[in-house]
Amino acid sequence: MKNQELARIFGEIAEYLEMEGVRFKPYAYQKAALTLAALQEDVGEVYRRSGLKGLRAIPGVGESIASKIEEYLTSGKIAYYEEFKRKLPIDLDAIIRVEGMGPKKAKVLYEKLGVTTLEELEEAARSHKIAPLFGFGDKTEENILEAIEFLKRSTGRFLLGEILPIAQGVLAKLEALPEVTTVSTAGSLRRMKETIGDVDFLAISAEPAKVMDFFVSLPGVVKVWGKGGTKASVRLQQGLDMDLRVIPAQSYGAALQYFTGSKEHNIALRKIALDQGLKLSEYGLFKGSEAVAATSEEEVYHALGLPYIPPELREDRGEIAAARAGRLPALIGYQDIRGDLHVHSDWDGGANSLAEIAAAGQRLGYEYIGIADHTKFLKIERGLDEEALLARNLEIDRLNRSFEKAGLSFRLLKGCEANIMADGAIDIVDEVLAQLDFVIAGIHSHFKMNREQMTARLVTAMQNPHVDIISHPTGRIIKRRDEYAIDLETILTVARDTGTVLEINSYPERLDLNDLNIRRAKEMGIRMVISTDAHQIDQLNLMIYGLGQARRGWAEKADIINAWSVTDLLQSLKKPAAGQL
Ligand code: DGT
Ligand code: CA
Ligand code: CA
Repeated sequence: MKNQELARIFGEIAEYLEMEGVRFKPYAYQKAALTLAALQEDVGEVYRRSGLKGLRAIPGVGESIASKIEEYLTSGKIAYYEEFKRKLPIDLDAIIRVEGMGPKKAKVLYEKLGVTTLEELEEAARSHKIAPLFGFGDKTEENILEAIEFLKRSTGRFLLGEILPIAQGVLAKLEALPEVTTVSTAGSLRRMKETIGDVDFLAISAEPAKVMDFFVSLPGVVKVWGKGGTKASVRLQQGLDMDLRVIPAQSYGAALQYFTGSKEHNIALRKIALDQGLKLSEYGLFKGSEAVAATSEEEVYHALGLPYIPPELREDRGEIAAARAGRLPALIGYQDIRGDLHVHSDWDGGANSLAEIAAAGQRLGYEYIGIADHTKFLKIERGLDEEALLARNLEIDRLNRSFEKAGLSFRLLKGCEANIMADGAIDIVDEVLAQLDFVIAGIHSHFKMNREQMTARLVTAMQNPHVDIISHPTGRIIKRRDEYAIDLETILTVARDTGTVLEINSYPERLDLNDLNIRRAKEMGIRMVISTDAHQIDQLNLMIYGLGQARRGWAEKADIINAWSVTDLLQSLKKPAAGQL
């Protein structure tokens, strides 16, 4: 699949265009990059089937981008992109990963100081060559060094969202091999951890040698670390390592349990086995030399006197004690979601129309989709003002009437993702907020306030009787930016006391709340919503990442409002008193 490669190239073109100060065009390339990254079908396949016309039919892909995709598919290159790379030979990918370093700043540093790599950027900052430049200053230089330190601490691991699609692709290929009887992922990926060190696969096969040969010659393998009779380890071009082990059928369950980890969970489990005079290893649960349980994971847990523990819980965070006491949570299931409450439409510059979003929601079997367009303060995202929100509401009403006429049990909900201003106020007047089904509020500016101010700002927003949900409540971006300086304990307390719902954002690099925050929120009785924050319909599929974290946070259906019917959901939201409208 060339989708990811093309998405990366278009993303870079957008950055080059921004460097040049071109208006609007970067946005078009950015949008195309997003679409391609999320596109389910191989773009090469689309082209083979329906040519240029097929490419143009992809949302967000116009004439000029379609012809660039064609150029890449037929020649392996895009001249427009090669020209940029020649003119500005900067390792942009690395440099703009430094929080606060945009393409424009990168260009200035290249032109003034010849900075092309991350190392040169660090060197320039350390030797104080950046501060004197126009538009930079001491504070910026300091921030650059801080951000580089942050990056260094978080390298070596990959986002689950980058890896899961790749791993699922490999899994499907292994499953399709006639020599493979059973195959599963294991390790941190199976536990849905937000970042992944390497991918682990286990398989049962009567002909392991053939499976090994197949695995090391998968497309995208750039290095074979090792290849034995039943174990192989490879590196993919993305820099990611994958291990495959072939296991005898009679000990598959014990091996799956062992290689799923976590290591800490396994250690705790082994201790329980020892206390019962048993020995647990990757080969089985043994009493002396007799295997008591080994073929399935369920068997292993049951033989230890425990119910089955879902992989997402296996972190030695109290799950074994809970299992023993019969108090494991009934985790929210991957099929339990009934709607998505954070979707952007083309009203605010998202890729899809309300009708397209509704159709996609119905295909997913949802009962509702909440449209949460940006509001007016956010100009770059074409945020809606009061008048535009009301006009959009009329269109939603019209669509909902047509669904009702057609006998469909699906509806769009009228919402917005409003901005929490520096003082905690919302950028839309109350009279209009009152006409929405739900209001999400989030921080999209002034990220660098101090802890006290930032906390007070969020508290004020939560106390607003119109604000139902706080979006991305911690503001972190994994591997890129720390959380806002906030006192999360205060935020949680006020969320509970005001009945404000907190968002679990499913974007793989966001995932705020994280697993531990979710667990804490659940314990305090705070309700949460799992949202995709989709700007185009393919991103509705990101839900799985938020769900994974919710499960890691011990969340049950009762904790997650979009696992509820639309009636219960709407019933649960704040009801501003007449005087507050
Ligand atoms: P990762 O790859 O860093 O994201 O994390 P994991 O959990 O996938 O770790 P990995 O790939 O090193 O090993 C896979 C599983 O194998 C791990 O979760 C538990 C098991 N395992 C590996 N090494 C050990 C060990 O030394 N002791 C125990 N008890 N289990 C181990
Ligand atoms: Ca692993
Ligand atoms: Ca491994």
